[in-house]
Amino acid sequence: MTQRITSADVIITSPGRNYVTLKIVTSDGVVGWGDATVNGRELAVASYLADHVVPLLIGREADRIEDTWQFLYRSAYWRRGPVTMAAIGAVDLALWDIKGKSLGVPVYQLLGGAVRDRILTYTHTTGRDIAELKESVAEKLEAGFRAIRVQSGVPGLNRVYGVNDRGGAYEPAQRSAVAPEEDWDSDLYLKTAPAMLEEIRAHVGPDIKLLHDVHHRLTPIQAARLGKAIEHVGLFWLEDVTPGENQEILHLVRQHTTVPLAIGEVFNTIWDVKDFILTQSIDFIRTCVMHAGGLSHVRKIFDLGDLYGIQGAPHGPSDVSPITMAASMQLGLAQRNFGIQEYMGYPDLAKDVFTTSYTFADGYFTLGDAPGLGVDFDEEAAKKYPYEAAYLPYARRLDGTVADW
Ligand code: CS2
Ligand code: MG
Repeated sequence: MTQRITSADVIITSPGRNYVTLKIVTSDGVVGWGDATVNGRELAVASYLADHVVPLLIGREADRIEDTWQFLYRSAYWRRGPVTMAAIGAVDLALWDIKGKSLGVPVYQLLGGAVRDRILTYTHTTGRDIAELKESVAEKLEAGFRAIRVQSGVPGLNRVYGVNDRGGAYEPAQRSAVAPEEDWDSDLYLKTAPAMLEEIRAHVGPDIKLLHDVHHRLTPIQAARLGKAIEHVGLFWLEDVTPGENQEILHLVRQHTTVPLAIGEVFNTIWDVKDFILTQSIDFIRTCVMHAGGLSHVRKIFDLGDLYGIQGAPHGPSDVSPITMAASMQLGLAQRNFGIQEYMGYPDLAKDVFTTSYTFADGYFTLGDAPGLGVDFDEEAAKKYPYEAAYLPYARRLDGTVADW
């Protein structure tokens, strides 16, 4: 029996941080949850969905996931971009959730079944200086993580990406009416980053996987220099070394270093990342399972990567909701060239709204047998946390020029 979409609602809630959630209900009474959170631009996606997509969904066959994806992508005429693709991604996740629940199976079963038993996961560590970073590393190792991203303050700069300038856990967006400002100077960073990574490697020993995110800051030749300088540290990856718009240039970086390169969290379609992949300039493609159009599209990106030994490693900061996280893990179980999942963790209040079925032990996540994506959303609890304006920071160089953040 064909089930049709009878309602679709957009819910904005802020349990510790803002999340945009799409609820789709079918004529069989099945509820599907999608995530549409674009950090710092939440209301734009909420409007795109509520004003332009929801009216198109009512009455459509809920089971036709690929057809709905193609329809939403091609019928808009205006293509790609984070707002459009996150909105399509939210619909896609909700429809996979519905299909799984309707058939009584977790989504990974619909993607071909498990090709692995558990999902290797990395988390974030951070410190204003190396001493503080070591404490953060100890805490995450204690929690069971065996792959960690390390970010530290840069002497001479007050506020930098990945570090809370008041100490403690880091959260990219800050609740405020204006975008907070950070500092940047590539020379100061390059002077200290290699020693920081060396010291952390010495501290954790050879078996812990270490990752580091440059967050689009360097010129190509600076990136090449950094890669060379830290080769002996044995990083699992170096992320976003240059601004991603210039895809050809990573080829240059790669000629100078064997440090594995990861990139892609800011990109939203296969067309935006194909050059990195086809020129074999990277090792890990980091497109987000929601921001890049949902499971239906990210699967295609990862399959393209698989032709060249490039591994999928989806974006998983606190700013994509547990719905996206669960979808990422569903894909992680079924996608052969899935490399690692980012898991930054969530504010405690988020647990009041989202209930997940994935569980963590010894550096890996495991999925249970909950049908669909395996996430529940408590609408009553969500009402307790109204939207609060929040912005991502931006960076200025020491001379006042706006830098890449
Ligand atoms: C990031 C994020 O997780 C990552 O690798 O680069 O921290 C990113 O800065 C945020 O998702 C922005 O919203
Ligand atoms: Mg990143």
